Amino acid sequence: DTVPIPQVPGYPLVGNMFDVNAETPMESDMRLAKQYGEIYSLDLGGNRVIHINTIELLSECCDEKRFVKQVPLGMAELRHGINDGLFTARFGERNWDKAHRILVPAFGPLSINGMFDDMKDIASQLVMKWARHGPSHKVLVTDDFTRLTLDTISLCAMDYRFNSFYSDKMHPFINAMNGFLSISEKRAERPAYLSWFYQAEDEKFQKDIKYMRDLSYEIIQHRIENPRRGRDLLDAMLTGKDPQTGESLTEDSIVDNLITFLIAGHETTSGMLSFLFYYMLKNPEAYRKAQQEVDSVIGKESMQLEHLKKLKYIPAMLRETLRLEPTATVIFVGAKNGPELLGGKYYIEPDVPLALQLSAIHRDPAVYGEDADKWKPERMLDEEFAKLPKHAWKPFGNGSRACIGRPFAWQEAMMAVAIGLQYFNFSLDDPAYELEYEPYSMKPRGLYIHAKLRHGWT
Ligand code: MNH
Repeated sequence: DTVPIPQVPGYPLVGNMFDVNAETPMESDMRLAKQYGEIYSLDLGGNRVIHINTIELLSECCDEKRFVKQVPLGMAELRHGINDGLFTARFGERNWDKAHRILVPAFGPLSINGMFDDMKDIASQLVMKWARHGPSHKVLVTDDFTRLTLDTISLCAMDYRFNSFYSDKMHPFINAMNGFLSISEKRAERPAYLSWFYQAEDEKFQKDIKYMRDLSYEIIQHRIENPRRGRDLLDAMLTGKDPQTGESLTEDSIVDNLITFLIAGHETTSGMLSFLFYYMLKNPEAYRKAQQEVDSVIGKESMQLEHLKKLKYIPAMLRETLRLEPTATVIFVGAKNGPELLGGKYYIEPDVPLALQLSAIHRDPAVYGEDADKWKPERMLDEEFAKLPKHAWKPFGNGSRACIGRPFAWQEAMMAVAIGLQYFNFSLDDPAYELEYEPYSMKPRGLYIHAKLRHGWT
């Protein structure tokens, strides 16, 4: 027997448009999950989307024999800019297999370890900036971590320096990217009969896409004229051959993936670091433990790769931060082989996207208990982490379509937190600050801190 999926009541024509926060959908998704429980269905501008909110249902959706990635709504709009690049490719698109096979080795742990020096170069620029500005300066955490992660991915992946730390303004790429991402979301929601009304927005959309593609062509052109000694991701794309077909990537495909790396490779990581600083500074006990760990493992030495492997508390803080604030908040899947019965009772049509709502799923009390909403790194120490049910923690996605940049993000974030704690004492500018979210991105809004060089570094 099937059980009907609760439909959030909406309005004619607009459906559930008013039930969802346009700018911070994750907040309304969490509210609806509390209200409706494990599953509910939304009508977004004529598109039906089913939200999944528990680890039990998610676990079924992680079975790639039954469910595969879907690219609906705003994610589909991204294809106007990056086509069938790794992130936006639909199930079965050939360019995904090809690019995936060519790029997997380049993203492996060994390659990432080889990026240590470049990552440290950029992290040191952050340290210098905070040291120079001194303890009275209000640091807008999100901006400086965006500088860090954008400069790191571009240096490591394509030997290109954005030099964001040398500018008070964010690099124009950031503005183009923010326009591209937010207009994609808006385009997915606007009713078709009003499209003439959005000409200015559409023009900006095309302009932002053109900026990012032109910049990528420039980077590629520069590389072709100046071949590099070592290998990096751009090299892998320019010279790599698909081991299965012997084919190389087309220039368009390389551009699609370069932009994909620039975006996917920095937004989520800078959000994660910003949220970590928020939670750490709100939890003095955890902060103290993390600093003590850095003092005993690294002390006053210059940070090395070997140090990172000995850190245990910082990875627990990162995991716990991604549990509460999964910076890629939703993964979409759909039934692969025709209609499915989910949880033995919910009838799922093949074309309807299932939104695996990570921010709700990660707070499932069935696994994380009644204090699931609390940030407690202790529950993510290696031993506890290993004991979690298989699909309880999914911030990097699932199966073959999981995040290819996970080791990259991890090493980069470990280094940033460790070097920050090594050099500075941090404090919130407003100790009473409570978490708010930035519109159209998964970041804390208006989080200001102070960074004071620790005794002995001057
Ligand atoms: Mn990443 C896919 C989360 C860092 C490049 N990433 C995904 C997915 C999640 C995700 C979730 C799966 C999306 C889906 O199923 O629709 N990624 C993260 C998080 C961080 C992150 C939480 C940091 C924290 N990602 C990075 C970095 C890079 C990167 C860094 C690049 C250097 N991610 C990707 C790419 C994909 C992806 C590329 C698409 C992989 C594929 O489908 O083949």
